[in-house]
Amino acid sequence: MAPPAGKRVKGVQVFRPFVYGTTARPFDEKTNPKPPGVPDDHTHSWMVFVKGIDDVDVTYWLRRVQFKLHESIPNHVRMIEGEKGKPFQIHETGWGEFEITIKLYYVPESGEKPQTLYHHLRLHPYGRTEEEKETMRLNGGEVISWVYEEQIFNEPYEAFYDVLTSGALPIPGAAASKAGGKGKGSAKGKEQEAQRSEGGVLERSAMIPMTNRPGQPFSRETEQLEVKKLQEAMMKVQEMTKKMAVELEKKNQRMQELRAESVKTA
Ligand code: SLL
Repeated sequence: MAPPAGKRVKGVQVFRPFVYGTTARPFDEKTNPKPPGVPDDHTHSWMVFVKGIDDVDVTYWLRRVQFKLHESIPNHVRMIEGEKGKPFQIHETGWGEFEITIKLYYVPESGEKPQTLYHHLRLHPYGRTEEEKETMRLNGGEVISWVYEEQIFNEPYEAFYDVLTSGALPIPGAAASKAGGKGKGSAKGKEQEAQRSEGGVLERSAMIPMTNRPGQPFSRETEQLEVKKLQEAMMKVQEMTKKMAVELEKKNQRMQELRAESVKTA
C-alpha cells in the first residue's frame, strides 16, 4: 500500500485501548439449548471478537478484521468489515479448543500494514487455582478469555492524526493541537457531537473507565487491584528472602562449630 500523502506528526504516539478474546458456553437444555442443525459432536457455542474498550467505536482506525479459525470449521477464514459502533465478531459452535489468528487491517489513511494477533479459544474452565476454575463453573459454565490491549500509532500521518483525534471533546484551554496538524482537523471535530460510553469513556480517546461494570472488566479499578496483588507478592518474596538469610546464617554458624570441633579432635 502506498503511504498516504503528507507528513508524519513527529514525536507523537497515539494509543487506543481495545479488547479481544473469546467467550464460550457449554450447550445445556435449559440455559443454552443447541440450535437445530448443529452437529451432534458439538458441545459448545462460542464467539471471538475485537472491540473498543467499553464498547466505544474503533472503526475510525480499524477497518476490517480477519479471523482464521481451525481448518475443521467450514469456511474457516472470515473477513469482518467494520460497522460503526459494532464489535468485529464471529459466532460459532464446536467441540475443541485451538488457536485463532486475528489479523487487524487499519484504515487506509493510517498507512499501517496489517498486524496479527493470536488467541487461544478456551471452552473449558481454566485458571491457576481450583478456585479460579470453580468461579467459571459457577458462572453458568461461561468461559471468558479476554485480553486488554493498546494499539499504538507511532508518529501517525497528519491526516490520520486528525482522524484519530477529531471526534474527542475539545479540552478547554488546549484548543490548539499540540502536534503539527495546525488545528485544521480539530475544527472539524468540534462540529461533531462527542459521545461517551456508559462507563464515561469518550469516543476517539485513549481513556479507560474508572470502575468495572458487568461485561466491562478492564478499568482503573482492575489495574489498581493488579498493582496491589503485585505489591503483596513482592512483600511476600522479601519476607521469604529475609527468612532464608536467617536460616543461612544459622547454618554457617553450625558449620563453623563443626569445623572447630573437627580441628580439636584431629
Ligand atoms: C483439538 N487441536 O484436537 C484441537 C482441534 C478443533 C475444533 C480442535 C470443529 C467444529 C466444526 C471444531 O470444534 N474443531 O466442525 O464446525 O482439540
